Amino acid sequence: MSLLPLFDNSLLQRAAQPALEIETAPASLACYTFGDLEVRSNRLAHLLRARGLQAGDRLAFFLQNRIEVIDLWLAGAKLGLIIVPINVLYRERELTHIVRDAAPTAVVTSRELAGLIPSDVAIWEVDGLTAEAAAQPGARISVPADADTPMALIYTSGTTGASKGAVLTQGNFATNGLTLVTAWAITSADRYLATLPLFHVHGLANGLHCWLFSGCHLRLTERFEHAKAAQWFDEYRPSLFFGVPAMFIRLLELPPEVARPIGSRLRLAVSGSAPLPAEVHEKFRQLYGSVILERYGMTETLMNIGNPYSGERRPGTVGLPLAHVAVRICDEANAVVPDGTTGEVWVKGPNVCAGYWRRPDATATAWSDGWFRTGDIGVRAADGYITLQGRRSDLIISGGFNIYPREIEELILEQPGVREATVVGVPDVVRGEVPVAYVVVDGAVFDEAATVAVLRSQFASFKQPKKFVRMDALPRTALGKVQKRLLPAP
Ligand code: MCA
Ligand code: AMP
Repeated sequence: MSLLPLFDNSLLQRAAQPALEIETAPASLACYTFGDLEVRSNRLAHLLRARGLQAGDRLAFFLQNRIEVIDLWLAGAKLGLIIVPINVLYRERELTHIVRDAAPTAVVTSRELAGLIPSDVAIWEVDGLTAEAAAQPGARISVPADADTPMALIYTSGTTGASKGAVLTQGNFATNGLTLVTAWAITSADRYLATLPLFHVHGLANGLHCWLFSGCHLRLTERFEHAKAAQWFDEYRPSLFFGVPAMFIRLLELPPEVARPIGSRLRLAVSGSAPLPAEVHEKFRQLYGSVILERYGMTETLMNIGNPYSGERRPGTVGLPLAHVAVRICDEANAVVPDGTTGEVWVKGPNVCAGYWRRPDATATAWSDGWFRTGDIGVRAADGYITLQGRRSDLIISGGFNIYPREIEELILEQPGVREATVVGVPDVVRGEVPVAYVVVDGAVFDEAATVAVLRSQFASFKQPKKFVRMDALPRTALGKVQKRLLPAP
């Protein structure tokens, strides 16, 4: 199963239907039909081919949400390219690693962001690219593809510090999108407010594909801004909203007279990417009259488990395995544990990626007998509902963005005067967790402001430690491993 025939239900079959609106200036919207998207992506595909891109070549984008991301995705599917989405908040270290590892032909970016891209890769400025594409033919251009055709390389932080590219195929995106459209009863009558970034799988694999597969209507915003949320909901009147818990927590700030009408029009609100606190689930229900559907996924697997659309959406749980997905809970000896017993969540299905890009070692470690070991710890109740209880690694999730402490620790340790460093997530009301650094330093040499400046230049803003806590020594096991649980509150 390749993607283009599924997109064609909208691009060709609904060519004249309104597909998308994007705010271009206050009170001014650019509107597109599905036919417009078909022609735009054909023109871009012709241009990409003229620039030498062929099936299997990588093309990266480093962009906020904008129509060109959609054009690139569609043109990529048509030409069999491997699209590499890059988080716009990434800075020097993250960008250098991805660009070297994925070796894309070019990075498509905006004028404002171009200066951040390492100089050893071609940069294609997005407005120039779009202007040049406008002169290309609008007729369909495509190459044969199937379920195994790679569609994207999406970088996900590894426990080793350097992130790995998950090779996601057209079949992965097709399965995931079709499963969600069916599970969540999405139809062409829906109106989807898309504020999630298109460079991560929540916005890309779920949002974009549910929209294109169902032929519903989309309002795309550059990013989520809680100050604008009330206005967006009021103007656009969405029936669908997908968000991370931080967004739902922000939405709890709206007064009841604003929230109620929003909730009455919202057919479905989906939360994922990080745990949704049960009290947020309950407060949202009280304020909006809408019961959030929480689901669980990963970059490597797209969506695995979700609460039912019809049936109990149980707060604090991620629900039941999605269609086509097999789930096991296993112990340290790789044996399946009985219901009620905690273990690691393993998954198998056509949603699971093909492996890590050029990392056979990491691929071999993550898969066991055809099962993908998620690293998430969970328990299954007798009635099948699964609750996630933590992670095997010390991954921090802040506002739905992932942080692996190791990469931050490594850079802090490189700074003058730092003897020991460890980074942990501490609870935060809005973002769930925020990173805090515990350091043992030589006070005469260590310069906190200089360290902060280096971190800011190298890493995304959400990875910046909110505080440096100075310690005389870090608590360690007899083997020297830092015991993060024994650290004092910051
Ligand atoms: C956040 N910031 C951004 C953006 N998003 N800056 C530019 N463009 C963006 N798109 C920065 C802000 O500048 C600010 O930086 C900080 O993040 C917080 O922004 P703020 O406006 O205060 O927002 P907030 O109310 O705290 O909410 C943050 C957020 C953001 C909008 C919820 O965290 C977000 O977009 N999260 C979504 C992440 C996501 O899509 N995850 C899915 C991964 P500063 O701190 O310097 O002031 S896929 C996944 O996990 C799996 C597979 C799954 O299951 O879905
Ligand atoms: P990523 O590396 O961006 O693919 O993030 C995947 C991780 O996000 C998973 O391994 C989980 O730890 C976490 N995650 C996603 N959805 C949920 C959820 N509903 N509840 C708890 N954790 C989640």
